[in-house]
Amino acid sequence: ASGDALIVSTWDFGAAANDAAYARRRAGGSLLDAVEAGANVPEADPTNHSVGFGGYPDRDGRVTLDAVIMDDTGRVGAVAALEDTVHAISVARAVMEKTPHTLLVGEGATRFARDQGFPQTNLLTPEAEAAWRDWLKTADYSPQANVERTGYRTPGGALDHDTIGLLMRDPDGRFAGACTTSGMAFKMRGRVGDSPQVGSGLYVEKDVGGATATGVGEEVTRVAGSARVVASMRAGASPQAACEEVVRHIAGLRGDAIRGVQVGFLAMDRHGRVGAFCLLPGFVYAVTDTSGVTQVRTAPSLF
Ligand code: SD4
Repeated sequence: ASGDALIVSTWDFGAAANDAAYARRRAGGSLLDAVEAGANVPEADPTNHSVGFGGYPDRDGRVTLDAVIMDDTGRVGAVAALEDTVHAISVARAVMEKTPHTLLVGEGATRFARDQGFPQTNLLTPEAEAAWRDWLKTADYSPQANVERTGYRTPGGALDHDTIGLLMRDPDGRFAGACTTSGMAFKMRGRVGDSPQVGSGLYVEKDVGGATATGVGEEVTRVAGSARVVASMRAGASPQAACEEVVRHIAGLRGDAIRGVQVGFLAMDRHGRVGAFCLLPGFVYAVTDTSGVTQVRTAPSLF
């Protein structure tokens, strides 16, 4: 189907985020207001173990958040390794609107959040803490594919969820996007993934469209994945072809190193055409059309 998507986001929990974004826009919010409202939904959900409150911690037991928000006028704000704050995307927006910078990290980001009046909240839920204590028994860092899907269980029984990347356009083709995550479960302290890095986890461009990524962020950052998808679209590729190109590029570049690794890309062009592609089967995404109807779709995969 060509040309009628308005909002897309990663994973099945993206459906609720899309609905919130749609409602915010209908109520008169800007595109930035809408993508922020969408991203705020999984951030506040304690059953979602990869975004905000309830996210799985790093290996020191600290939940640290990464987020970026941007529009197609060149406005960008991001935070990385933010702590004790539920709505990382809203702090990212404050970085964009209230500082001369595009990215604040760690202690500085957390202090900025307090200065801006964002409440201090312990993000480590008892359930996430128990999962971390369990993980410490082996301390084996081997990210599982597709743990983000609600209710999805790995063969080992682990239940996990992850990052949301959300893209929204106006019928006249203007774009904004948001990406927010607690990152990879049990990552090293100080690790920053693709999500808050402009051009890796998210990219939008005027008169072209946008792209966002999920999965093992190192494989996305390595190739500035979302910027590459948008560049392909700018050169004439469809969103689907552009997502396939970057995934094939990663696979070719990395060979055996990406065995068992999931990376997924989601893109939408200015006409509302949507594409998605991933390394391994299992990546799903939510699409909301211009009348507000939301569907969850399954991305085709390379392997
Ligand atoms: C990261 N890309 O921190 C994120 C994690 C993710 O679905 O997307 N999981 O590497």
